[in-house]
Amino acid sequence: MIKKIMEDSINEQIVKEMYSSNLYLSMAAYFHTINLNGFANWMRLQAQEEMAHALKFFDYLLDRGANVVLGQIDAPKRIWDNPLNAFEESLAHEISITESINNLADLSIQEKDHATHNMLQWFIQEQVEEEATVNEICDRLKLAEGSPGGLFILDHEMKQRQNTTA
Ligand code: OFO
Repeated sequence: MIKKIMEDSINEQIVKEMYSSNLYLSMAAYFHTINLNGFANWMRLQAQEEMAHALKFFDYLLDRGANVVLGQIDAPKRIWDNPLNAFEESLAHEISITESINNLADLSIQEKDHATHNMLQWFIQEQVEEEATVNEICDRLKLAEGSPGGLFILDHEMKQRQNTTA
């Protein structure tokens, strides 16, 4: 049986993953409004990936016979200064999510909850990839600064991202 403190903390993480999903969907809408449809595609798929993360925690709680308690999700921002600003906020957000996952891992060790600790290893690895991917996009957006052609090429590349959560 999972301990209440672990159950509560995973329920809080579900809300954070759902917020991530809404944040990236809001960024997708922003990119659509400025006609960068490749970036919009990337963000839309990222939103789906975040919902898949939420569901992974959701299913884990159910598998452990725990209660799923969905809390309130804050409304995300709607507008950013420019594409780099949006991706820099995305990177800052992912860094905060990594910290949150690490805190869960610390708690699982403290509570001697080996099953939860094992489940979290997937998320720890996923966060390494998420930060690296967004960091790379930030770097490439900085290189393209002041170059509409560079931004157009990047947008075209972002359009190639495929759905891997289905
Ligand atoms: Fe769920 O990894 Fe991003 O937020």
